[in-house]
Amino acid sequence: MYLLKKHYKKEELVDIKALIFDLDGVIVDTAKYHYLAWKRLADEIGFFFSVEDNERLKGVSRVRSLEILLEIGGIQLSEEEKTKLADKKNAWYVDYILKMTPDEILPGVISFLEQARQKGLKTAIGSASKNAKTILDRIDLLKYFDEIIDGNKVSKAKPDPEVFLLAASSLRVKPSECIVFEDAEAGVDAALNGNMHVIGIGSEKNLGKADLVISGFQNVLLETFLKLGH
Ligand code: B16
Ligand code: MG
Repeated sequence: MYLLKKHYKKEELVDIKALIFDLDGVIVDTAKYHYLAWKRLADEIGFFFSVEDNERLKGVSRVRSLEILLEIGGIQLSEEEKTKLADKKNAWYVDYILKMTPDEILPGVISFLEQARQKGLKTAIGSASKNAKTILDRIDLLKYFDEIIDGNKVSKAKPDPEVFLLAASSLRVKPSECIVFEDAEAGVDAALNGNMHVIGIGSEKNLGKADLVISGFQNVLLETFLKLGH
């Protein structure tokens, strides 16, 4: 199977064996629940946190998200206080995600994962979230993934490629045999830093470095970017 690159050249055809998916913004929109929980924290501390501010937290780790939030509020805290606030936000966030249902899977995702299974491709999740398994369990998608690499298994945040490289090695494939699907610029950079192919989910504006950008999986056929045979 071959990836048809944006700037397609015959010599660039690569044997693709695995697909690695980011979670938030690719499989499901959990950003809205992160926003509700961070907003509640900002309200409690006493400053305004907007939906636009929340864009800065997408794809970023929990600890880094809190640091950005506190920067926005102009607040400085000790490490101990920060840990307490991150735990508090996470407890609220977990309350939201425990109520999630399979209806929240983004359009076209199940059909796309089924195509991947039919074509015999390996699949993994590569997410910064420490709650990835809980979310996948709630939306009943665990069965579609051979490996779940999440924030509990890595120490370096995207754009470091650690999460995707660990996904590739767990699937026993080479980085160059993987396509990563990502909605955040840091995630696209992480895939490129890992010498992987990457398809951006969103707009060309911030994901232009990806090999290809699509708006989502609705009506997307694997053949759109995988050319079968030689
Ligand atoms: P948690 P992804 C990321 O998920 C989110 O985009 C980001 O907003 C969040 O801060 C991060 O997970 C950590 O999540 O607090 O659940 O550990 O896009 O990498 O799937
Ligand atoms: Mg994401």
